[in-house]
Amino acid sequence: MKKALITGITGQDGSYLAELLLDKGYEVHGIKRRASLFNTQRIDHLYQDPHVDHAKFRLHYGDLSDTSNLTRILSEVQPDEVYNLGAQSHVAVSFEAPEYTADVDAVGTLRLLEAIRFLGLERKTRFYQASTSELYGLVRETPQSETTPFYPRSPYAAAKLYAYWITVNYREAYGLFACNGILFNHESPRRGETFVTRKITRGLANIAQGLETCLYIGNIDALRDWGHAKDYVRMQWLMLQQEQPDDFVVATGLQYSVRDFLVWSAAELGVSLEFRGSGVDETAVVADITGQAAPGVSVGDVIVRIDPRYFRPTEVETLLGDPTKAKEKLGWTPEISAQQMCAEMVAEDLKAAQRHALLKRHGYDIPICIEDY
Ligand code: NDP
Ligand code: GDR
Repeated sequence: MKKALITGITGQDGSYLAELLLDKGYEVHGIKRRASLFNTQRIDHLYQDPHVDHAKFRLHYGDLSDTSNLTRILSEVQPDEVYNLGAQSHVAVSFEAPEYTADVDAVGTLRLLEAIRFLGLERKTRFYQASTSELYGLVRETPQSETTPFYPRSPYAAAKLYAYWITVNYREAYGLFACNGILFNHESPRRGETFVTRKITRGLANIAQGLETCLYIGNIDALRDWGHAKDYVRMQWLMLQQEQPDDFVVATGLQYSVRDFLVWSAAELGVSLEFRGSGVDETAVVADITGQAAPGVSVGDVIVRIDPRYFRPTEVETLLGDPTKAKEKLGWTPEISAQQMCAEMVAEDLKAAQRHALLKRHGYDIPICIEDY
């Protein structure tokens, strides 16, 4: 039985990857951070009682900023595969916490690699690094492939640039089986609430149910290549099953704007939008309501406004990936389209909003957490 260790197991990708590996018969170990509240909602369904013999799913407290902790966990687990998904993963937050982001995302990667080497695991343990399309930043060519030059545009991307190259260096210097997946944006109903797709699906679902009145958002002309996290974790695993380690772009090859995602999400709720004004004064107004899923809005309501607070000091305006290498070398193609993914996300967020609205009607007015960014 193979053993895998996942950093960032409590995150979006970590949860889907853990499911995939358990399905494949792996023993899965994950590193979770100590928090004052439960932070395992995405993986609670995978929990196995550690008191029972042969539990195949185990969590260890740890942190990418803690070398001795990482070394101890690696030494105990002796994993065949390490998936380094842990990170301060929010681009806008990285401008506010640049040093922390560098420590966790850049040096954290080095700490893991060095621990593998220190423990003499470099011939046994294969290493996956969660690299990112943010490396391309100010893009030099379109679409972006494995050979497109990098130009990071945020402390997050600069930290991930270090992580990318230190992964390549440990492969070349020490013969470690180490791969970078250069993943373009991927989303799901488990996406963090402050990334733009989830912010839109959750915000519009809440508005449709009368729980909120307006969604405040940043640059709606940003262009992204959005895929589904389930498709993308399959590729993370495939990369570590090759004969030789290599780096791959993981993308759909299709590009849409944040504005498109707003329109699709509203349509899933039976609402059509009209965009009025321009620049920071642009708004999205309810133009028509065709379905039953939006009792909380009326034609003419302004339900989206631009707030420059959400603009970034340096923006990544456009990203579009070329997944040819992944397709040709590993036979990988994404199965879920951006529109299908949007529909799934809206449906899940609508269910949550409906539950919330039902409680509210019965006098239980639980505050909605409207997180920033
Ligand atoms: P999430 O933000 O959902 O998850 C990040 C995970 O990292 C969480 O489990 C989080 O723990 C953990 N983490 C944060 N800080 C630390 C730390 N100091 N020590 C240990 N663990 C930590 O990200 P995703 O699942 O979306 O992404 C996974 C990885 O892929 C990240 O590295 C991200 O940068 C990268 N990536 C993501 C893309 C995407 O579109 N989703 C695209 C390209 C790359 P907690 O739950 O406690 O916060
Ligand atoms: P990104 O994802 O920065 O690409 O990083 P995010 O969803 O945060 O932003 C995508 C684009 O939407 C614009 N935008 C807004 N973004 C947020 N979060 N909130 C808003 O209100 C808003 N309005 C407009 C952004 O400016 C941007 O252009 C994600 C993360 O998962 C990274 O970890 C990962 O490496 C990259 O994807 C690939």
